[in-house]
Order: sequence, then C-alpha cells, then structure tokens
Amino acid sequence: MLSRKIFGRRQTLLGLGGLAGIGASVIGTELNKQYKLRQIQRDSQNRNFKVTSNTALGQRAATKGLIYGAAVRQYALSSDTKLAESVVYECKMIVPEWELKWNYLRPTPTSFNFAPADWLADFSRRNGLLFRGHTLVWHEALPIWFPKTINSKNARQLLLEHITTVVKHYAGHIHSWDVVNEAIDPRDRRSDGLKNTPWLQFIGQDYIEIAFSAAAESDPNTLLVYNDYGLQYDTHEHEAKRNAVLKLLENLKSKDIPIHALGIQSHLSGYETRFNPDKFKKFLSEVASLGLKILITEMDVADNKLPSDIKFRDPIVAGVYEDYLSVALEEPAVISVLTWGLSDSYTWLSQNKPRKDQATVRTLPLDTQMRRKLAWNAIARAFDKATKR
Ligand code: 9MR
Repeated sequence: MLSRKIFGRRQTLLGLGGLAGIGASVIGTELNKQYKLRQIQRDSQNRNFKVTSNTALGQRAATKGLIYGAAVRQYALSSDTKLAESVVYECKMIVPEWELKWNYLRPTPTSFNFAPADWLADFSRRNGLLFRGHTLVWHEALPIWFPKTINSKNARQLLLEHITTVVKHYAGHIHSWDVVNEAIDPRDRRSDGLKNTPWLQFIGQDYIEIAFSAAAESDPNTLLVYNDYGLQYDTHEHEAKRNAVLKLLENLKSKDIPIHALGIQSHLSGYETRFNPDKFKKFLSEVASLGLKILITEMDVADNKLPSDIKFRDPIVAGVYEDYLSVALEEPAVISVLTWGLSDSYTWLSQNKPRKDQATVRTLPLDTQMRRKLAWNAIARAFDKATKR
C-alpha cells in the first residue's frame, strides 16, 4: 500500500518537475528519501524481531549494567492499574513527564505544590524503582504568572530559590536531574549557540552555570544532566546542534561546573531516513571523552507518516528502535535508556503528531492494552546485544 502511494506520488513529482523544469533538486531529494523509505519498509518486513525469553526490559538492561525506565503521569499511574503493573514489571526507573515542571510545582511565585510529584516519588519508593527529575530550567511549561512576574532584577533569585527548594526536597532519592533542558538553538544565531529564552534574557549566559552549581550544592550525590533534542540525525540542523552542545559541554567542563551527563532525548521519526551511525557514534564518543555519561532520556518513534496497516507500521517503528539503540549502546558511556511513556495510551504524540487516518499512534513498547509490541522486542534485542557496562 505504501509502495503504491509512493509510486503514485513519484509519478506526480516527475511529471511536475518535467513540466515546470524547476525544483529538480528538491524533487531529487524527495525521491531519494522515498526510495530509502521503501528500502527500509522492505527491510523491516523481512526482519526478525525474535527475542529469547519473556524477561522484562528493566531486567534485561540491568544484566548489562544499564537502567531502563519510562516517563509516567501521576493521574494515569494512580488510576490505571494495568499501567501501574506494567510500569513496575518492565521498568527500573521512572521520570515524571509533567509533575516536576514549573507549571505543576509553582502555583504562585512564592509557593510550591509538591503533591503530584511526591505521589510519584512515593510510588517509586514503594516499588523499588529509581526516580529521575525533569526539569529544573526550561523555557516551556512555565506557570501563567511567570511572564508577568519575571524581570532582570528578580530572575536570578527566582531560579536559585526554585532549584534549591526542589532539589533539596528530593535529595537522597533522585537518580539524576535534568538541570537544564533545551538551552541550545543554533537557529537563534548567537555565537554561543544558546537559545533566546527568558532565562538568558533576564539572567545572562551564565544562567546555566548558576543552575548546575546550585543543584550540586543542594544535592551533592545526584547525577546532574544537560538534556536536549535534535541531536541524532545527519542533517545540517542536527549537526549544528551537536556542535553547539559539544561547545557548551566543553565550556562547562573547562570551568569545573558540576555537570555529569548529557541527556539525548531521542524523539525519533519512523519516516526519517537520515541517520548516520558513524556520525552519531563520533558525537557520543566526543561527549564521553569529556568525562560525561550519556542517558537516552525521552525515546519514542513517531508513526504519523507511516502506513495504516500495523503489519507494515509496527516493523518500521521497531526497526528504528533497534537500529538507533544498537548504535547508541555501542558507546560504553551510555548508562540508561528511558522511553517517553511505556504504553501507547499515554503518549504526547497522540496530540502532537496524530495520524491522518485517526488510528491510535503506536510509538511505545506496549500497546493500549499493555501488550508488548514489536517495539518492545526491538528494545529487548538491543539490550541483549549490548556489551556489559
Ligand atoms: O510529553 C510532554 C507533554 O505531554 C507536555 O505537554 C509538554 C509540556 O510540559 O512536555 C512534553 O515533554 C517534553 C519534555 O518535557 C521535554 N522534551 C520534549 C518533550 C515532548 O515535547
């Protein structure tokens, strides 16, 4: 079905190109992409996603010295027993998808509401799971009062107070903190690669250093992470981002700022063919050579542009998981893999990248009935293949 669609599109494109005599390179790129996609589809259909046992993902990862976990939402975990059971069964670590962000934690400029995140921290304790923090400094998910309140006089104090209070609240119980999230954006054309955020605007470029130092003082025993997206593909945009992130990390390390790891979000697309294992591996080893660990923090595979039939769709998604993780796990500095959710019932992609055919998105290891899918097999296989840390 996909091939027919692609073929039809291809003829249209050729026809248009021939007629107009312009845009040849755009058409060339598009054809090349579709050709590659057809190859991927053919390849994934013939792939064998067999696994050797039923052992859970967390257990398989642990055998290799890796930690597997998933993002969770308090409302879902507290109301959906099947989800809760699956999380406890498959995972060794959880991270709140929403509840540790400013819009949840900070109802007013002078107060904190820890209740939803505390519920999750308690869930992790009761079930022997590690707990991860996301995120102390971000330019999104800010409370409504934020833009009306922040200015260059109070920004530094506001940030320090937030970090100190929140990090101390969970000190001793947190595996790692995403201290700063998504601070780099070369599209803003600054020489330091920083994104133009309110934090940069009101505090200045040392807001990142201030944040890491404050987090370290408040909990000297947790792993402090810089977390970002758009780092994995062989595109100009991702290349620029990789370079800018490396520069930031080098700079922080050269100043002895307490930073311990890079979080690579890894929001992948089932439709994207521009993954270059060598370039990606080189980036990972450059990060590792700075003495940093690496976490795959928010992995999922968008299926919005893939065929409807899950006989075709699932193997493509699974293939992307297996190919990416196999490469990433070759780097010994990678210590952890988290998917951005566990079940297709709870994924940001249902809203953010819905399918045109309105079918349920199938981007995570378990389906909406908490049944394992080929994506689960793919992740399991990558863990099984990984060398022990
Ligand atoms: O998945 C999250 C979505 O449900 C929230 O609405 C959004 C704002 O809080 O954040 C999403 O998670 C993002 C994460 O915090 C940072 N990296 C990108 C994730 C997807 O947008």
